[in-house]
Order: sequence, then structure tokens, then C-alpha cells
Amino acid sequence: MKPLVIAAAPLSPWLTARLEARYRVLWLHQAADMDQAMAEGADQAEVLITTGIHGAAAELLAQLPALKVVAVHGVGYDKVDLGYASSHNIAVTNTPDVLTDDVADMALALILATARRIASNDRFVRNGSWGIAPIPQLGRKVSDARFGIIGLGRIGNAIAKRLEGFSTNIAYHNRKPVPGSRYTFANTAAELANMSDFLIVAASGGTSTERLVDDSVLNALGSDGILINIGRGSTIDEPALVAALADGRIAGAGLDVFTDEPSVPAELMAMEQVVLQPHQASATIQTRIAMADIVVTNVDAYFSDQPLPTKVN
Ligand code: NAP
Ligand code: 8YV
Repeated sequence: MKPLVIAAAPLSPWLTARLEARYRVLWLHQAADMDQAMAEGADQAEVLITTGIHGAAAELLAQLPALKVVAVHGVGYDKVDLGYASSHNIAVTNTPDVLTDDVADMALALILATARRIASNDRFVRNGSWGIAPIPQLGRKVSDARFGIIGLGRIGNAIAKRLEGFSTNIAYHNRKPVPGSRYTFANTAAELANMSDFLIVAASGGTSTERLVDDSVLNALGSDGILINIGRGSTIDEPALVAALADGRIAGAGLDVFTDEPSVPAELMAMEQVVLQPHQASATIQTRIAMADIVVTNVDAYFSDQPLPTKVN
């Protein structure tokens, strides 16, 4: 009989196919409630698969007494209660590296789309305004701009490398400087914002970055500044961002992630200077296949008593 694994959320077709070929998958979102899931054997399951967006809260983990592994389809595991997992000997795995290029590409796409008004100009053409309404507002030059990256990790570094094609003025803020980095270190997020035209958030989520980009950071970015977020929605004080955009205290924003996904503040949706994406930074076929491979490799390793290749705790 195939071993049982639990899926906490819908998964990609590649991951679904590979899991179902090897394991009996109990889909939590298809169960009427936890009682039904328990009746189907959830209390016996040793592996839970989830996404970076869905995570695994302590309330869920506490209902799964046999659990030994939480395999996250995503590099960010801020939505998994790592404290609970570690204190109950539950290993957590993620999918680093394979998505780095795609997420960096999305940051560049959002920089260009926001600065050059790609989305609003597209709407302008589609709604028949071209030739009738006044010409669209001018954009902002990206080449030679000053770029600041919050979170110079794997993804932040890949963004910086791409930005070298546009400018030599690249700075970053981490909790500590990256040894040997050729980019300028800023001690605080506000100091970085103050020296940037584009402020790009690529830091991990969680308590240490919660609302790191607040009113003071947005004011430091200034009225010509553009904020890009491909990290986590929790890193930005969203009401403060809405107010700064509405008041013209910053010029625009390109956002892939939000505080309460999939809910996006109505004010942001009404703003022409904002480009919005539904958490798509790693969403290419090639990368989703590679992410599925890593999840399956970790689950297979667990069931064959091998070390978990991408364990984070
Ligand atoms: P990583 O290599 O671990 O980089 C994380 C970076 O964040 C590090 O440079 C870290 O530096 C910095 N950081 C952490 N806490 C900080 C704090 N309190 N203040 C300032 N900087 C802080 O991870 P990665 O692979 O680049 O991924 C980064 C994040 O991107 C993920 O955790 C995930 O949330 C997000 N992501 C989003 C998508 C998407 O679809 N939009 C896709 C993939 C990943 P220090 O430790 O030195 O502070
Ligand atoms: C995914 C992500 O969209 O890797 C992450 O941290 O947020 C994204 O790659 C997500 O995990 C979907 O499964």
C-alpha cells in the first residue's frame, strides 16, 4: 500500500501527478472538515505538503500527531510555524535556488512596467483613448537610476546582477553586510530608501521583517520614488503604502505580494501608478516543474530514511 501524505492546499499539476503516482494523497481542501480528514487517516500521516502562500499554522500542525515532515512548495516558509515544528521534531523543507531567476525577472518586469507605465498605457490603447484623450503621462527613466534592495539574498543578488545592466548605483539593506559584496550597504531600510529611486523588497517574510517598510521608509523614498515588492506582503505597512501613493508621497508601486492575499486593497486597484500581480513571481512552467521535483525528492528521502536535501530547521 502506498504511504499516505496530506496536501494542505491545491498543488501544481506536476506536483500532483508525481505525488499521486507514489503516494496516497489526502487533499485537506477537499475534505468537508478536519473530522472527515481524520476519518480518512490524517491522524496517521507523517508528511504534509503545503505552499509558501498557504503555509502550516500551529493550529493545523497540532491536529496531526504523527507528523514528521512539512514540505513547502516555495522557498519562503514564513507561514509555517517553525517554532512549533522544531519543538515537535517536525522537519520543514523548502524549494530554494530553482526559482531565483524567475523571481528576479519578475522584479525587473515590475520595475520596467511601473516606471514606463506599461499596464496603464496598455489600458489606454485597449479602451480606445489613443488619438482621442490627451497623451498618457510620461514615465520615469530606469537606466542610470539609483536602486536599493531590501534583502540581498539569493533573489536580491540575482536582481542586483540584472540591474547592473541599467546602472552602477546599487545598494542594499540586510541585518548585516554581505561579506565581499560590491554593492553599497545601508544600515537601515530608511537610509536605503533615502538613497534610492527604486526600492525593491526581496527579503524573507516573518516577524523580523514585519512592516519594515513603514511610513518613515516611504517618506524617505520620496515623491519620485517607486516601490517594488516581490518578497512578502507582510514586509510592507499596506495602509501606509496606500496613503503614501494617494498623497503622492511616493510615485508608484509594482507589487506581486500583499498582506492578506488574495485580497488586495480597493484603493490600490484604482491607482494608475500601481502595477499589480497575483503572486506570480515563480510562476513559469519550467520553475514549477523544478519546484515539484524538490518537494518530491524531500518526501521520497523521508520515506527511504535518507537525509532531507533542503531541510531548513
Ligand atoms: P534568502 O537567500 O534567504 O534571502 C533573504 C534575505 O532577506 C537575506 O539577504 C536576509 O539577510 C534578508 N533579511 C532577512 N531578514 C531581514 C531583516 N529583518 N531585515 C533586512 N533583511 C532581512 O531567500 P531568497 O531565496 O532570496 O528568498 C527571499 C524571499 O523571497 C523568500 O523568503 C520569499 O518570502 C520571497 N519569495 C517570493 C516569491 C514570489 O512569488 N513573490 C517567490 C519566491 C520567494 P540577513 O539575514 O543578513 O538579514
Ligand atoms: C510560490 C513563493 O508562489 O517561493 C515562495 O516563497 O511565494 C512562491 O514561489 C508559492 O510558494 C506557491 O506554491
